[in-house]
Amino acid sequence: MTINSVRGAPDTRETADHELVQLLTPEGERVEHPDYPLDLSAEQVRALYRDLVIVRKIDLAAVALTRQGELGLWASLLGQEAAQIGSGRALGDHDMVFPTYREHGVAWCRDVPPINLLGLFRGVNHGGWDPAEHGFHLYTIVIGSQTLHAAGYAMGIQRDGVLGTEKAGATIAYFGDGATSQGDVNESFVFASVFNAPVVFFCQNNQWAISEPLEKQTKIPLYRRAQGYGFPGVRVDGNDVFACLAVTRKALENARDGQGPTLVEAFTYRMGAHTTTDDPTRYRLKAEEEAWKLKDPIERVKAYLVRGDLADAAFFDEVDAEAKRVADDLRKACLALPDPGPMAMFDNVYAESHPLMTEEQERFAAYLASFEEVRS
Ligand SMILES: Cc1ncc(C[n+]2csc(CCOP(=O)(O)OP(=O)(O)O)c2C)c(N)n1
Ligand SMILES: [Mg+2]
Repeated sequence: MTINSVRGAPDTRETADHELVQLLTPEGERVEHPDYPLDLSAEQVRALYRDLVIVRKIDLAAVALTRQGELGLWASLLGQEAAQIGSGRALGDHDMVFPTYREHGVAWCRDVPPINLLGLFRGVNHGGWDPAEHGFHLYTIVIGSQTLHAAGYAMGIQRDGVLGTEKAGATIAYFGDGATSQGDVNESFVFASVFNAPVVFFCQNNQWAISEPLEKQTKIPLYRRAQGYGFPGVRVDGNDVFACLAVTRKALENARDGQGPTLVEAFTYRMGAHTTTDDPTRYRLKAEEEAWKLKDPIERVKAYLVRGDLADAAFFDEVDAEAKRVADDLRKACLALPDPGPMAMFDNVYAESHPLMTEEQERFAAYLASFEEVRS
């Protein structure tokens, strides 16, 4: 039970074992699942571990930069590394990602330079990367809207006639538990379903939508909603990078093969605040965070590597050192980002000039010039 459980309602946070796809226990023990065989070499597991550690370090560096006034805001991925790296490493070259504002780990897998993410949160660019180059769309703040973009783009792929061929791609839409209450998400499920569009709906159920608990979004486990729309839904341990990789890989393959959408509910936890402007101590119990700490996504991979003698102390030291280098470089690059001039805010608003905006632009330029006059 949690502080927010409603008397008599099923507790949507409790997960029966048979409902949850898990390939690596919190203790680092490998378990098999009949539907999701996964064969990873020691090198591949070490690579996943490296990804997890580096993205956590990038995230911590960004939080620190925000605290120091260098970023306006940051949405931390702490606790959700496995959901993002597992699903991100399942992606293929032709797939297209539609993220929210928290998918820094997926961005890492798509080779988006972390400094480009920071530019957005520092307010010095309008997005920061080329979606076509990375197969990774711009961050979306309007909750749930990107699921419609993903469904529409998937319908476009379908119309290209490439499904079932080597050129086939799928789309993947990331969204949160709170987003599932949005009309846009419902509409995207309907379109994807009836058109059998190649889209994977990847819901990171991190148990909270700012201060709203999961119980205020649903009375049934989220993945079961898919059944009502007519496509498969699966709940995966979102803190298990192996399971997230295997489940997302299969969902993407099915989509590329023309078998339509899948809803993946990655059952995880937002260990930090919603964003750096939020204070979770106001609405949730420390005990809940402590319980989830025991399910840490990185520790279990480390335990697996150590148990199986697949990595030595030198490997772990080297990964830590590399993560520190990435974070140090990021910090330097952030401080060196050029500030755009105040007039730059008018750029890229419209493709062509617009009379009302031109007027506002001229008025603002005159206002700025008035300071020069005072000074001279
Ligand atoms: C359409 C819309 N409504 C409200 C908001 C304000 N808002 C920002 S984040 C958020 C909660 C989202 O929760 P969830 O979908 O669970 O994602 P999480 O932040 O937990 O990853 C809300 C309500 C918004 N950005 N867009
Ligand atoms: Mg959430």
